[in-house]
Amino acid sequence: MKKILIIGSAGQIGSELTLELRKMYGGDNVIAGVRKTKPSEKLSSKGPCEVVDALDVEGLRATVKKYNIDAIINMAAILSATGEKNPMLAWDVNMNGLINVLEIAREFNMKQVLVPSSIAVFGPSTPIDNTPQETILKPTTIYGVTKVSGELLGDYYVKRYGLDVRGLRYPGIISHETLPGGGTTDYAVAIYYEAIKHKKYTSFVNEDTRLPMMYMPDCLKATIDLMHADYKDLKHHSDFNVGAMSFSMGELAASVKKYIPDFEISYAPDERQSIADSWPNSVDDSAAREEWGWKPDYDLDAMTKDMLQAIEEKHKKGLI
Ligand code: AKB
Repeated sequence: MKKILIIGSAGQIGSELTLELRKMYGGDNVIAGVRKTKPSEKLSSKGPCEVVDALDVEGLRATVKKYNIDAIINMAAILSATGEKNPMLAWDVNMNGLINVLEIAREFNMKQVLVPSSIAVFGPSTPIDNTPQETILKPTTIYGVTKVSGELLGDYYVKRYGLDVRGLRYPGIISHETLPGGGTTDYAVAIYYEAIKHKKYTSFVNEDTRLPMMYMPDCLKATIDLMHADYKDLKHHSDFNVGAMSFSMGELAASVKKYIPDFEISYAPDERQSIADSWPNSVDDSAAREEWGWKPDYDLDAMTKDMLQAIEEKHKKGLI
């Protein structure tokens, strides 16, 4: 890969992945694709930024030609909670956007396409603990439906056209650089901001809600390691389970309390509770470990320490 286009560069994962890949490939070789969001100074000062909407094929084609793109990472997606509010929008962005990207990749003979999937591919009938790689995929959210379809579509392009499509089933991703938007797992980020700002947080999922989660440095490592894995070692393509940690909301609150003893937690579950209840507690990621050497670095307390320090810094500078 020489020239990478990241669609959705202003998002939670896209913003940090763009900067990380620019360190490896050089600023000019990683093009930040943003749709409406004004790119941050960090993003626009270190390499090219273009307005790219995966639903606009002509615009996408023009950017691919302009920069001679040979790999696309498609981070643009409508997540679970927003998807339930607007299922047609979720279908449009997640499916029509994806097929446009895959078709452009085929047209330009790209070296690789990376398309994220999610634990949202699982549903209430999936085994809940240590969820296997190969298992029942019957999600009950539109986001999950598009992610299962996206995985199948990715694998179809691998088999039918020989296009190198790769993807991971991200758990909830926790970070302090860019806020997540419209997901169910957003509580695991919001708690840290509220702990620093107000020393209390009202959770929209109950105390016992347990989900697979991952800290951003591990998310970047997983994504980049999968991108760089040798194609011949891959038995799977678009659907790798990747685990890192699994904790309940109560355990997350207890971890925050270790560092901020007067932190208070309360619970007011809303419509996102049923989405969280349909997802697994933890995943079996042995395929990722065997096929491309996946191994996470962070556990809950190491992440909490890091998150609180970083958000405290922002707070002191008046940035939040
Ligand atoms: C969401 O909560 O919708 C996302 C996801 C798990 O894919 N963070």
